Amino acid sequence: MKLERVELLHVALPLVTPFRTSFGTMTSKDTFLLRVVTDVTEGWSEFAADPQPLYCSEFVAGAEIVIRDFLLPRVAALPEPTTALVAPAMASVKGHELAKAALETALLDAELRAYGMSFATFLGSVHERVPAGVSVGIKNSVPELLDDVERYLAEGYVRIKLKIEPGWDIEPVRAVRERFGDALPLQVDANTAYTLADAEHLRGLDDFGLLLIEEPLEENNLHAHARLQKRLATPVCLDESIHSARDAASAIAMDACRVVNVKPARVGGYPGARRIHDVAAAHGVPVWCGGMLETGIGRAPNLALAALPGFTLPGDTSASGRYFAEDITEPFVLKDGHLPVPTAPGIGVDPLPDVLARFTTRTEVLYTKGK
Ligand code: NPG
Repeated sequence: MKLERVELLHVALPLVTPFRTSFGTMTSKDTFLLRVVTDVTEGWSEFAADPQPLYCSEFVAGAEIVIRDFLLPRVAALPEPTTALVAPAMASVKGHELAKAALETALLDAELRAYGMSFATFLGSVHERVPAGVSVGIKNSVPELLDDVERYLAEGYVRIKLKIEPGWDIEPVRAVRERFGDALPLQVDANTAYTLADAEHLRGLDDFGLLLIEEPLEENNLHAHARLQKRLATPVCLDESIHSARDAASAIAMDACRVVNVKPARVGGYPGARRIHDVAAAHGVPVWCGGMLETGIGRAPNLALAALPGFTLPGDTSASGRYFAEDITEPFVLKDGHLPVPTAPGIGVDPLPDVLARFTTRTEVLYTKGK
């Protein structure tokens, strides 16, 4: 497989409703897709982060530079940009896991399409469909929140995640429990909004039988999360703090978390995500697949990952309609609370050319062979 061309397509898709978290409010998904062309086939991926570095340090404009100026020259120098060679070639560039994941995923898609192999087969997935959870943003009022949760449950979602922040935590959780009962699989996500000084307050969440509390404290502070876990019955789950299998191993060894949210982009790609799954499974720690409001291009391979045996909790693998009135691939539709794992070669989906053209705001050629 020879690399011939790499294109970057900026896309902007309006969200069906604003999505508010402790770090900001999103009204559209603005990112870029990568299209790699080889002598055999092509491959696609989606950069997972946003235009502003508020969830993580990476952001759209920065990733474009990193891919064009630092990652692609290393990958293009390889005799063949196969998955086994791509990650080692990029390793000398520090950090930038989300940018690396975007490039590696597009190349892996091209490679697997050339073999006629799906992501699910490549990763070792064991399920044909995966249960879908939904992430519910911070609302202006509790009645508004209850209406949203009711609607998602009526659509079939099997697990609810509530975004929380100081001032929006115990009361919304109590209200959801009172209205929908103790059997509802319920979890919360703070996106780093608290400090250890809030430990006593967060202990109030222990009354509600939550599946987990996600990333309550500062990113990368495993020590503080371990101290918090000592004081909480609710399992701590880490997201932002886990960038590699080594981080997962450290966090588990320190009891800084009892559950791991695996986002392939955050950990540098799908093979890295698989390694975290393996480390967690070896310790009996459940994992689940997170989401970053991906279009169908990013969602498809996440569904393959979520079908690995250690993904024992429902993920943020929602249907396309949760975020978009129109997706750039055939939409993923919820059926009995589940989404199908794509079986076609590579990521298993393609952009719909006319829809993609409508949502594309700018195209750049990042690499052309021989130039
Ligand atoms: O369903 O795709 C989804 C989104 C789930 O809540 C979700 N994502 O902190 O995990 C998160 C959050 C997020 C949103 C992260 C946007 C980054 C950007």
